[in-house]
Amino acid sequence: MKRRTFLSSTALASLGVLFTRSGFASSSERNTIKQPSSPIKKPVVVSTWIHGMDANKAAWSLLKANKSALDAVEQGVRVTESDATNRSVGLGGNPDRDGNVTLDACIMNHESECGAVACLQNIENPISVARKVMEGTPHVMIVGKGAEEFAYEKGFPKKNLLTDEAKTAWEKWKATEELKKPEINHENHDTIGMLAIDEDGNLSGACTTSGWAYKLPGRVGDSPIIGAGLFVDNEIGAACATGMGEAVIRIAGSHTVVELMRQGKTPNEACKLAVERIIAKHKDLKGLQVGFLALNKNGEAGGYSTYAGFNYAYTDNAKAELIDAGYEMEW
Ligand code: SD4
Repeated sequence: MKRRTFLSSTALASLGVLFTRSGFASSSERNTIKQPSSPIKKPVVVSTWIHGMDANKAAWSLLKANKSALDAVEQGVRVTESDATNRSVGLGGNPDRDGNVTLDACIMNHESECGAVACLQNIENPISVARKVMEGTPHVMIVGKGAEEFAYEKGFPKKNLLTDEAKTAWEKWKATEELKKPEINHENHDTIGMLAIDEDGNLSGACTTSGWAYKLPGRVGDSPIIGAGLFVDNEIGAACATGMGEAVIRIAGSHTVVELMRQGKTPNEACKLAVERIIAKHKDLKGLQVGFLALNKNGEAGGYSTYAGFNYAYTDNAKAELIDAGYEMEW
């Protein structure tokens, strides 16, 4: 080895720095994900709640045709966004306190590129606007009127998202319950988060919601926040969150789950540890439903929630099923 090369490599070594597949990383940040005992499973798609079953179908039709995980998660969650009967995502979503439906969404690919929109009105598929932010701008997140204008510039049509059913329910809430703190609607389920690994072994994720029913105008939850509602690291795995966004943001939830997988935890263990951290950081746990879903680079999935009731849709070459996640507390 030439003297100069030797000196620079020993200097780097003394700083505890080495090259990894992704470039520079400190030695303590090395990927410690366990090698699978069986062959890596791919493709696989997972998504939150029962509405994930239909969303997975759309995603799976792309994955099995060798399309990218990115295309799969975008097309998958669009199904839920466009479902007017679903009261927590996209069209038909519950409005804010003043009767306006405001949507949050984000998307992240295997190259750690990401895009997000928040507090977006009058656009049926915010996930596709988030993808345009990722692919067509130097930014990560655009919010409010700016996001709406951006969507029109990109050719998205204007649409009234407040269905008659959602309007009637909001009017009833306004008349009788406005002074009560709105609760996360766990009966009707909420946010859809979707994670996929494609035939090439690349991971992507998407997350989209109308957020906390009857929230304060301008409120944004975890769902469009990279690291909170969604995080993807193609060397390790991906995670997404559902439930009370305020709690998820406080622990940078999805990033935490991915980092725990980096430390060698299984998807289930990582989700459980993140849930335990949320529980440890909150004095009032009443109604604090949060669920995490994770998929690692080996194609293994897992989920866990604070309270019973969280489930997720799982699809691979062998099966398509709804899985009940583990949980800490009964209601
Ligand atoms: C949010 N995690 O905005 C989302 C979903 C939600 O009622 O609150 N649904 O916090």
